[in-house]
Amino acid sequence: MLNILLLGVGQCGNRILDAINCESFGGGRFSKYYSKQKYVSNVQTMAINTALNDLKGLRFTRAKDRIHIPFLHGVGANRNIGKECFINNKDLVLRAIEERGNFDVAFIIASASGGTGSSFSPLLIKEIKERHTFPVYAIIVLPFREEGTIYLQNAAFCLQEMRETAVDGIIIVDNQFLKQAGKDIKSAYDGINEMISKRFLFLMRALDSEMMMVTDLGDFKTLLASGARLATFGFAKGNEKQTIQEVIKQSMSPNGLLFSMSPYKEAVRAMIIIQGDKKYLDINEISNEIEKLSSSLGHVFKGILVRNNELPQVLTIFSISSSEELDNLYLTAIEAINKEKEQKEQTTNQKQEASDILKGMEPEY
Ligand SMILES: Nc1nc2c(ncn2[C@@H]2O[C@H](COP(=O)(O)OP(=O)(O)OP(=O)(O)O)[C@@H](O)[C@H]2O)c(=O)[nH]1
Ligand SMILES: [Mg+2]
Repeated sequence: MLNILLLGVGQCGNRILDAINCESFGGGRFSKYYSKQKYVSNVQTMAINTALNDLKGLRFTRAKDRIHIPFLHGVGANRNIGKECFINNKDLVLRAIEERGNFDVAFIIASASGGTGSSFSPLLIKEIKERHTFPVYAIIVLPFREEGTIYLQNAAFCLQEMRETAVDGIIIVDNQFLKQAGKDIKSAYDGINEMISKRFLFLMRALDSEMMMVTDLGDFKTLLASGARLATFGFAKGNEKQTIQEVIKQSMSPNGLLFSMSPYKEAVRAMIIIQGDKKYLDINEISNEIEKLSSSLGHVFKGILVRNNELPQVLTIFSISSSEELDNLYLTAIEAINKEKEQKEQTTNQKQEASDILKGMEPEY
């Protein structure tokens, strides 16, 4: 049995963690008090935030799993304040983690673009990696591109800082790419969070299964260590009429992925985990599809979980070498940083000009 640490930092991270807890406890109003988690593994979850209200808003995360960093109401998307706040409070966070015991792997979920999650996570990863030997993965959410210059620049700096740590891999989720998940912002968030939680639980099941032909944590580590230590998930659930080949294809299509990428062009390795009743799992079809992918990518890890009477489901994980979408995000972020700078300079110049003009003048009454 695997011991897994799952941390959600900042509002976005907290809410995704809550969606995972909802899925794992079964979703009933009081289920967190009475039900057992659906995980086969020992999963310890912790929501960390500077804003008490964000923590209070969680519905499926137990009170003991909510860590409030004493600070006003969030850090207002300011990563510098966030970093200072983390440094002043890191003992509190690290102690809370130590108290939970030993782990085989940790996942840290946060938005790249807010203040708290975005500034805490690279520092937290660094601290955990210095103290422990288990691998640490980040699940990082990119902003809607119209959310403004501060969010964009935060996202670029967060990703950059994260890649400078010893993080074992960054799994990318893109709000912009997934915005059709809901009609309004609240339902889009809920839809995206549910997509992430379904994939995460599927992965946990697959990594901690004792069945034959399964993928394990070792495979996952090798997969995420390749390329640029960046990855994303794809997923699809088929119906009785679909062939398994179609379901695999669907999981790799824009409808199944969490981030805009082209698997055959931008991925270096992949993992495909297939689950369902054996009547859906035609071995020739599965082999065909996997061969096609591996002839272009190199290695594809494959796992099959036979589950009686269940429709076929496929989870694909791609490790990414280069990404056109991320390059674009960096370019937009650089533009945003320049714009912020220009505006600041303009304001300073204006202030200077005004004070130059006013110098030597007296108010006339
Ligand atoms: N997918 C998803 N994205 C969210 C959710 N809540 C916020 N976001 C995104 O997260 C970013 C803002 O980051 P937050 O996590 O709210 O910020 P924070 O870490 O709490 O930082 P501060 O509030 O500045 O202290 C924006 O890009 C939002 O679109 C959510 O529930 N789901
Ligand atoms: Mg917040």
